[in-house]
Amino acid sequence: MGQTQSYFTEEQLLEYEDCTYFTRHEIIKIYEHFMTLCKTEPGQLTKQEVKTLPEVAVNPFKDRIIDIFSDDGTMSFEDYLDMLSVFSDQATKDVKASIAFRIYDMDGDGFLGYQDLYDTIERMCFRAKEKGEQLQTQEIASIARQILAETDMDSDDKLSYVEFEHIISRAPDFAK
Ligand SMILES: [Ca+2]
Ligand SMILES: [Ca+2]
Repeated sequence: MGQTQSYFTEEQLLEYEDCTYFTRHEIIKIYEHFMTLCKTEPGQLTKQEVKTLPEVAVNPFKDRIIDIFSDDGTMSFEDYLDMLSVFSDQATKDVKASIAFRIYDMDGDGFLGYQDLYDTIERMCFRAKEKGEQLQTQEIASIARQILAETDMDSDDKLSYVEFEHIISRAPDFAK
């Protein structure tokens, strides 16, 4: 009340509040920050700009995150807000799990197959590698097979989202 802002209509703000974990005050702050990040084109972040965002830069899945949250390789304010909301501390476990599943499903077929798991573990290990730990190809393959064997309840050689949720409940690190 009494606060004026000309970026959004009341309708838009209500919708953003509804679809994210942010208050309207936070949304406006995020918008102002977003606009300072758009160096190439006002209102759009290019792929290259997204890659350097602190929220994304060190993430081993950054190309997947960009794929999921940006249309045509650029990120609009709504895409950006959506991404920040999903990765915020307030996001529920279910929201985080569902986005993790989409990130790990690299071929986008709606399941985590052996190759998705292998690539996921390999990327996660890349972080460990920087700490001087390194997994060999065979070890990665064996972990991927083990996860499949233990979690694939209907034996179709791939993990559905429901099966994936069981991993999350056992290994919370998976959804980070
Ligand atoms: Ca897949
Ligand atoms: Ca299965």
